[in-house]
Parts: sequence; C-alpha cells; structure tokens
Amino acid sequence: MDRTFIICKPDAVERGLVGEILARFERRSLRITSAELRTIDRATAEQHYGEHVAKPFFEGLVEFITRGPSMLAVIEGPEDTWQVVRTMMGATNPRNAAPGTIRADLGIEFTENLIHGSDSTEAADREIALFFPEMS
Ligand code: IDP
Ligand code: MG
Repeated sequence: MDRTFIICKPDAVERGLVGEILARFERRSLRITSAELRTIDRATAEQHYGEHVAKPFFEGLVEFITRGPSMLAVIEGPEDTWQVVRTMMGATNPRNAAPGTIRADLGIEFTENLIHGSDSTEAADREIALFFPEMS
C-alpha cells in the first residue's frame, strides 16, 4: 500500500469539520491508518513549512497552524495516494478550488484552507517521519 500524510488544520477542528473531511477519504476507499489530535508546536511548524520561510505569509501561517489542535493523519491507498488526496483537497486558494473539493466546498480563506496534504512521495515520507517519528 501507498501512504500519504494530511493535517486537518486548526480551522477544521474549530469548525467541527474533521469528521466530514475524513469521511470523504473513507468514502473514496482510502484508509486512515494513524490519526492523532495534537497542537503542533512552533519548531515543528517552522520545519514543516520550511520551504515558505521567506514568504510574506509565513509568520501568519505558523501562528495559524499552532493556535490549537490539528488532526494529523496517515492515509493509505493503492497507489499515487498523495496525488489522489491533493486532487480531493483542491487548489491552495479556496477561491480557485474546483467545486466538489474539500477546500472549495467547506471554506473560502487562503491561509485557513482546512487541510494540508503532502505534495510528493518524498514529502509524505519526510512529513510522516516529522509528525509520527515512531512510525518510520
Ligand atoms: P498547499 O497547502 O496547497 O501545498 P503551499 O503553497 O505549500 O500550499 O502553502 C502552504 C500553506 O500556506 C497553504 O495551504 C495556505 O494555508 C498558506 N498559503 C500559501 N500561499 C498563501 C498566500 O499567498 N497567502 C496566504 N496564505 C498562503
Ligand atoms: Mg505545500
């Protein structure tokens, strides 16, 4: 099986949308093989979003992702799971996301866009190691 990593971000937890989001993956026949509700600490957030350190939205992004609990999960599928999950998430800016995607159906804000999903097999391995070190 092939796995990827997602974060239902603090806005999803605050708005009570974690069940809705995870249910979409389950209905697609993807499996949730690990999950944990956890408030991400600043050091982990800065490492996770390291590629964006120079961007103007970086500080706001770190503030947001650490402000309360997130639901971290490992999702398993037959192959290309990260791609399937990213397609179901929709475009980064929910205003551009296609109807039927999580970001389009459930939100409208750019930073508070409900969900993170790894953007490659390598990113999935790296992020699972960062958030679930006992699994790698
Ligand atoms: P992704 O989450 O679709 O992979 P990235 O470009 O990796 O998108 O950005 C990481 C996160 O940073 C986004 O999900 C969103 O929360 C936030 N973000 C990205 N670009 C912007 C922006 O231009 N303004 C505000 N927030 C942004
Ligand atoms: Mg990204």
